[in-house]
Amino acid sequence: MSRATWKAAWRAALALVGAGSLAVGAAILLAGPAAAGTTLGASAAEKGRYFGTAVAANKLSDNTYVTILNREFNSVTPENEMKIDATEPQQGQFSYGAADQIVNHARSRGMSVRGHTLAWHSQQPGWMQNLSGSTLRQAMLNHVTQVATHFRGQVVTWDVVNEAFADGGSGARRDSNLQRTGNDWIEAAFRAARAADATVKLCYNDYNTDDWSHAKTQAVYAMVRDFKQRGVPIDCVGFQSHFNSGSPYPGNYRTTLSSFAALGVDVQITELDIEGASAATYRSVVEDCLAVARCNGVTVWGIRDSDSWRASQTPLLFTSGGAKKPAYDAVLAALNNGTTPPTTTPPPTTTPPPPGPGACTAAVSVNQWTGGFVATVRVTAGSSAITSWTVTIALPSGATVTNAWNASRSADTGTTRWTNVAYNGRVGAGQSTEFGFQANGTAGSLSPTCAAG
Ligand code: 9MR
Repeated sequence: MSRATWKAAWRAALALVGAGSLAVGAAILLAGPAAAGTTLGASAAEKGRYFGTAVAANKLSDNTYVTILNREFNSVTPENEMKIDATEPQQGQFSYGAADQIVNHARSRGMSVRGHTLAWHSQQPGWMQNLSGSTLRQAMLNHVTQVATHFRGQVVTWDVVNEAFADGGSGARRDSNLQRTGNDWIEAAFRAARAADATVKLCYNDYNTDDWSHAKTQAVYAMVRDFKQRGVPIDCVGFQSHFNSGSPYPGNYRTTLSSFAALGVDVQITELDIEGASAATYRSVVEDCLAVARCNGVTVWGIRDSDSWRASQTPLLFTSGGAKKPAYDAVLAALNNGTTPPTTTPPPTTTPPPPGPGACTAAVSVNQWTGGFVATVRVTAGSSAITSWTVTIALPSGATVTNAWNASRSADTGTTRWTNVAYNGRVGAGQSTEFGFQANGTAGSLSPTCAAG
């Protein structure tokens, strides 16, 4: 929607409120006018989400590649560089060069990093392929511990375990040397990752889990439900979403995302590519994510078609020459027009919500690098819904905000007050919303306070 159209919608909403049609008016007001972003990352950030891509370290010297990466994306997943064969090529000898290169490239530009992957039946180094039983279990746990410790504070999410379920209708675990160490190997990996990094988001990641009616999807769902019930540390589920003629985008994809989210985990689309790159299908995938409050973001599995593991299917958003494809325009439009109705927010009422006194809290996580940092602030409403919020953060001297998303600020330095924008002031009881900012300097320890309207 253009800015002029938004203005018209805003005026219409105000008129409706005036006329007493509050139920309709409130719905429009909640969506609010949002500025249209011009890149995938900026537009996703306006919706409180990220838009990421898989990155290969050996392409960071390719000008076209890096230009698109830096312009469009605000999240990065190393395509192969954090896998077991890359990070522990000899047992006990860790090698982080290529992964660190990607992490530094991303973080120095304010992009967040998804770590992929700590435990997997595939791309194991030779020494690990030859192990079994308790020796393998110990080696796997040591690997999880070492790698999660190395990247602590640098990656925001880990795919702790990748692809542990079998294809087809069995709903069984995939047979592998790791599975043969005992059915509890997955939860053991999650517990080791949590012990190594207390705050990183821990994901289970898989493919062909997009169709809600598939046995594999239901099997993963049952595992996540069980983990949540027993307190196994799991924060999110990654849906790889490699769509093609044999494994098409399912009409019930949104149901899958929202059903997992209802278990109390975040959901993320982690390796999206679509054979033929249908603009309509790309658009639907993004709209499905925007419709689910706990869908944090979308990662495409490569930048240009020529970067894809399935290049002949031309499944990505940019041509091999680096031009935007129709699918790119569709994704950007979906991000700009999408609304984010939190699935758990109460429906609009016929009377305006009371102006307070509701309470809120704010928590901050910081990604610091030499000379700058990104702070992500989570605002959580207390036992009542809130309709506006202001977070106060005292920045240490030398720290200067350079850009921000999802909040407006009173100042760039010193004591900064951050106020909600039109679309995220209302937070349901116990629910959260996030804003963030990038700054030069050193964050130190930030102590945000929150006041609700
Ligand atoms: O894109 C990756 C490709 O470069 C590797 O050769 C391949 C090796 O297993 O892994 C690809 O990435 C996979 C990802 O790690 C897990 N899900 C499936 C992806 C595509 O195969």
